[in-house]
Amino acid sequence: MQKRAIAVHDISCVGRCSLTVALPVLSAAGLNTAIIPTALLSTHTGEFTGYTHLDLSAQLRPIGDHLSTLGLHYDTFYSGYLANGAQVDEVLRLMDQLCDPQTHIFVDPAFGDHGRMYSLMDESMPRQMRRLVSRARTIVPNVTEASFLLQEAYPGEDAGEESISDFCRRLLSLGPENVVITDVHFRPGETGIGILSRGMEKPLYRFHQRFQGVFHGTGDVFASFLLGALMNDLPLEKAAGVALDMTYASIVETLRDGEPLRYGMQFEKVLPLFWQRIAK
Ligand code: PXL
Repeated sequence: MQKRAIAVHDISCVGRCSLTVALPVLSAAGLNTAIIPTALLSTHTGEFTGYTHLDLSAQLRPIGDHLSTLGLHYDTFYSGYLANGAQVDEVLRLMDQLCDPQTHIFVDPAFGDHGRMYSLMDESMPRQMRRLVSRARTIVPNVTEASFLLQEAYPGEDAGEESISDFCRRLLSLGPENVVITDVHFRPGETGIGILSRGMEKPLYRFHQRFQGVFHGTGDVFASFLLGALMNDLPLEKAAGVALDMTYASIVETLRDGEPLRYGMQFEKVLPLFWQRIAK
């Protein structure tokens, strides 16, 4: 049977991120992907000004109430960018209504980067997001989100292996089975990820070349490729390696094309390669 996903993120009309990344990537991974939009914005909130923002919190309850009558099984519940901290209550309710013990709950905390929370986030977000993290099987915070979730100061660009490993262990103790932390920079000229699952003694690290610039939407690109690979039964380490390779290839395509980075990554061009890497 075809696997079914439900993706709970914002819609940003322009500037590939959140649902405009999750939906095509999960579809390319062969998943039947349903969506629940958390907010509607004209663009994402990085490097654009004047964007519109409609909080869709009031819709989540009636949507969940209706969808729960359909009796569908979701193989994964994938949450990302939320309109505000209070919306976590609604997302937890959606989990109660739509998930069963087999559903892989995959949480991308998606509230900050470069040591700061995104512009529309309120201060309750890290505390609220911890509640979603503790319900998840897999989480994919970047180092900024990890530090907010753990109530630690942002360790800065060059955080060493010891502090990243400590973050991973402490995130795991919040409840998830798997932590994949992104934006790890302790190797000069490289950027990468740390992977820690219950039962592993220490995190595994994977890296690729680091480019200068702010690459909008790469967190969403990475997380969506990772989830697509996991849903095709790749083990975590392998799935994370594929997702890192696909993210790197998307960045290379974007730089080669010269499109301004605020419009997001050209992940479309690597979808055929992605399928080759995950198809059985
Ligand atoms: O890529 C994360 C993201 C998602 N959605 C919105 C954003 C951002 C990052 O800035 O602004 C609306």
